[in-house]
Amino acid sequence: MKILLVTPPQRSKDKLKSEKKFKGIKRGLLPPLGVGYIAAVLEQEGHDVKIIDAPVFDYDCNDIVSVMREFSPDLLGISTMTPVANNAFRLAELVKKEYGPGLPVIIGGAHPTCFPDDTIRASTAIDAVVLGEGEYTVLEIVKRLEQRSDFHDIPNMIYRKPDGGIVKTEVQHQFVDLEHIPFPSRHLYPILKYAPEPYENKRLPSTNVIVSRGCTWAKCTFCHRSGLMRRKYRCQSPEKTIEEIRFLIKTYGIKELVFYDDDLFSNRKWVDKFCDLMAGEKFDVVWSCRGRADTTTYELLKKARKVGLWSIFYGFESGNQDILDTIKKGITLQQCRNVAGWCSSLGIEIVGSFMLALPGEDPVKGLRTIEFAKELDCDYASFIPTHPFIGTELYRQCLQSGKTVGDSYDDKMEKTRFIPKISYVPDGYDSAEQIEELVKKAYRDFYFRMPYILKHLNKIRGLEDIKRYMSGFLFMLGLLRKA
Ligand code: B12
Repeated sequence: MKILLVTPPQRSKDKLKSEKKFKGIKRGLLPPLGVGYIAAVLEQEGHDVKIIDAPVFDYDCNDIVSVMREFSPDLLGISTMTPVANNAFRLAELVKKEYGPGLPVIIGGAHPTCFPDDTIRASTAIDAVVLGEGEYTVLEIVKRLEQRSDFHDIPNMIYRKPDGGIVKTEVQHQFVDLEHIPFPSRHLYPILKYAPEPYENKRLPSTNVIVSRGCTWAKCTFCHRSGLMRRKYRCQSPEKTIEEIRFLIKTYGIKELVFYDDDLFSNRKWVDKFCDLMAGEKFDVVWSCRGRADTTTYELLKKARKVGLWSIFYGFESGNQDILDTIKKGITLQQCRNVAGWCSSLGIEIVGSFMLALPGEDPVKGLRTIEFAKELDCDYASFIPTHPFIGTELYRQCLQSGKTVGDSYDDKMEKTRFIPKISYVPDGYDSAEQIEELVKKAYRDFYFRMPYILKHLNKIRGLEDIKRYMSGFLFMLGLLRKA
């Protein structure tokens, strides 16, 4: 069977028309691994699969429909997160208009998993919603379509019957066995066209890997992991990961890896073994990952540094302990100071992410967060105004306290907006404008500091660093102009 997997455009309006498409590499994007894994399982069973990742081609919904004509699929699968869900629904509608009811359209990913009922109701162009990890569910769907039978006994689905009735199947916690699943079908993406933002990138070509699923903490009130997207933590072995890295180097000449795991360091045994294996391989690659301040240890950082770790993304969130406790982040300010100090002494860069205007915050506490970012001396910092996503504990708390929250759909989170639209104003702030001003101040205060500029000049060790810092600087300057 011919199956097309699509990630919808990130931009909501028809702004892409004037832009040159597919020119050079696309910064700030890496391949969507979820559809890559689904494609791999389908290909293993002999199906003909294509992936269209609209953002990397700058495609809008009409472009996708045009490109689809060549392939003429028997099944369309759309993957979506909440901010672009409306684009996914629009795409399903355009496709149905073009192909009629004969082409089944299924949808999966973070948004349909969090909001399955809303998703099936959003458009009659959607024939089925898949909850959770999609690899084996899609395989079953394909089998049923080939046998012309229905989906009633495939768990974790909501589907539309020919008479329009909606059927929900049993919810089962199915967890893909990461050790035995094939590597994502990377040959289906223009893999060398992707690149992380300059500040997250040291060498090209760079690509992403994900070796675990689920978060071992899963309590943060602002995150979908604490509720609807909670998944049992599992990982593939360090040995399989080494195989994957060897494949990436050999096939694509990859020089840098970005680990997309929620917190790579939460599994210390895994990191320890992985570092031992990497030391034996002597691959010419560097890598970055995400971590939590409470799970990282100095010893592991030191070991990881020796085998190529150069940057870690930490969600420090706030410079106020009471706020960290309220959002159930489970870290202390001292733990943040520790990891920042360790990374700095080992020469590992830190990308710190901070949230402003969290519940319980006022401008004084907001300023404390900005000062904390400077104290930690992060190499890069982002200051995100809090958006309580529907479905999170934070969202429920905000509504219970009588607050209004702007919706999570469409261009609120659009990548072209440097400061996302303020969707929530906690009691401590007077207005959305006051928060927007604070966010702008945070970026100005953090980046335009003499110690910060000198630190970066001091770190230049060669042409590679000059190029990276220049592109990072121009990128930040561009963002600040937009702010
Ligand atoms: C990488 C990532 C990104 C990348 C995405 C690009 C990329 N190339 O992947 C970037 C940086 C762009 C990004 C942006 C955002 N992200 Co993000 N991101 C992630 C992250 C860390 C990893 C995604 C991943 O690769 N997972 C691994 C794969 C294997 O899992 P998966 O993608 O979920 O896919 C499986 C299933 O969902 C399902 N599935 C997926 N697609 C499909 C399609 C079909 C047809 C079917 C049947 C099934 C199916 O099957 C897949 C295989 O099992 C996740 C957290 C996580 N660890 O999952 C957050 C996460 C997905 N992001 C999230 C959020 C909130 C955002 C932002 C809104 C953040 C922001 N404030 O800007 C933006 C939104 C961007 C947008 N335009 O929509 C939330 C999603 C919440 C939601 N309701 O949508 C998550 C879950 C983080 C969290 N804990 O809250 N993100």
